[in-house]
Amino acid sequence: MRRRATAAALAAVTTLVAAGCSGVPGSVTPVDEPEFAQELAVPPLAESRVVDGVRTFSLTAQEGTTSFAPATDAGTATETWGFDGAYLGPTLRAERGEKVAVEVTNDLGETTSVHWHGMHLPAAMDGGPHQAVEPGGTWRPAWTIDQPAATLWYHPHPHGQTEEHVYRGLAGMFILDDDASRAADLPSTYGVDDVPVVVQDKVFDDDGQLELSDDGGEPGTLGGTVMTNGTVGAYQEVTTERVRLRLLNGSTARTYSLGFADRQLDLVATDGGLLDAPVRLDEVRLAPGERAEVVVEMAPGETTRLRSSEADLGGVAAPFAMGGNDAFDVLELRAADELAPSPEPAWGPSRHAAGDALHEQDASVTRTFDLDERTINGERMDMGRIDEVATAGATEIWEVRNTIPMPHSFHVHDVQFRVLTIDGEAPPPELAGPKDTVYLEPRRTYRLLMRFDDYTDDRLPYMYHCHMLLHEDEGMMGQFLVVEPGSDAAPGRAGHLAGHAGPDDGADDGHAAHDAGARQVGDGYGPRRAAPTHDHG
Ligand SMILES: [Cu+2]
Repeated sequence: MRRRATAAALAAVTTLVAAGCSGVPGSVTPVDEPEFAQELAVPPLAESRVVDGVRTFSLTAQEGTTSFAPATDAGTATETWGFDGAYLGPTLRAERGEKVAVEVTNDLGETTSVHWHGMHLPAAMDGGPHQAVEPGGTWRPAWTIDQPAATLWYHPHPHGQTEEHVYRGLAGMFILDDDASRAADLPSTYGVDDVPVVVQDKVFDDDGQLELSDDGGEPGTLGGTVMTNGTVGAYQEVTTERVRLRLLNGSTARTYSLGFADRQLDLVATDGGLLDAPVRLDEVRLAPGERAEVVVEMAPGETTRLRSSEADLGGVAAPFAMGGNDAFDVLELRAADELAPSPEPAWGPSRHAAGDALHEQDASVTRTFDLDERTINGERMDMGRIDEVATAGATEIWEVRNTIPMPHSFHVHDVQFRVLTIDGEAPPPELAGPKDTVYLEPRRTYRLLMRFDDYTDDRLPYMYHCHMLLHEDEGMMGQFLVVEPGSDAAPGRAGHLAGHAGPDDGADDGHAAHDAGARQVGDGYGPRRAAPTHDHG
């Protein structure tokens, strides 16, 4: 894959910002509109086997070639990476309460990792930069699914290389089910009326190979080709009155505003699970890493298109250079002449709802995070430095602020948080559900409520970072530990980590995790605390 070093977008921003933005052009990041003539590729459901009560998956990161026609010439083999295939990966699926394990094999020529985005799990299983998988190596994380039904995803998280690995094609969905989702009146036949839709944008060079710009231009690569599940110009046949789309923004930098020109949609779930009730919206904004489950109503015989309209990026300096002025179709839905009935979207609370609920009055710690150009609280990512230490069982408020007029997003590993307020106001409905990633409009303060239930580790941290992948790779990330009450772990240089810091760091931790993974399959999955009781409401 070539890295392109054009500075056009940045130069345009600089010039126009300097000129007071007079004569602003429509867009310097336009998206091509292909014919919608290819059936949407639906990632297969991953096979699994149950070994000693553990649902065990395997994933192999590998090289391959993919046709992205009509964005590239017919017959062009674009070099891509995928899990168990040439591009993207199968959809993993598991039920709350299940023990799961994954054998992650790296058949690439370089180190990678696999992070379970949105998953509550031990830090050693998280798949961040400390759990590197060397070429030829296999990593065996294992944990218990203990969170609400949700559309999560998995992708590499190697130190400084996340953007390139995801952009080449390494990403897949991880769907969780629970009692509430099983009993819900929601379309739920995978690939038929319950369809994963991974939205990504790409740049191709003259030879049809993937390009990433590395000129430091903001906000990172914005591609002129938008694809769904790797299909350019995709259509999906609809055979039911309603279809549920599990939308994932798997792009490196582009934020979408997804909806339909001719109808509204029902938002049913955000990153971490179902809302209290469906919310009818015109569109839903998704920054890189964010997900939304939406239900769309169709009439027999009609055709409509999921579309991204001009995304409201908040007070960014030059929206025309950040993708904010781009509008384009994403996916065509073609309804059959006869549609099977679908119920109105409806569901009840999970039996775990009371325990899952977060309560602001429980918050005992408030932390602040200021995001600048590439730093958080003035620091760039250092694998040998612990930035924050949280105590298991604690409920915390994180006040997060994007201090510059550029787009950023904020992702916290291990937890699902609730957006309490944005500049003191209640969040809009699409941000009111469980979240693990949130777009940060410039110069607004987001107060996030989260609880660190269990899984303590004095050594291995979780990450928080900007999920715009260039920003993340360039250091916009910090590390936090979750420790037992009374632990003497503190922020600062972590000797046991500092000794490993650098390219080889992950290897050691990766091997440690091998052992931990093997051991924890047998003995109950790592240090856990008794769940705190929450008897509010
Ligand atoms: Cu950022």
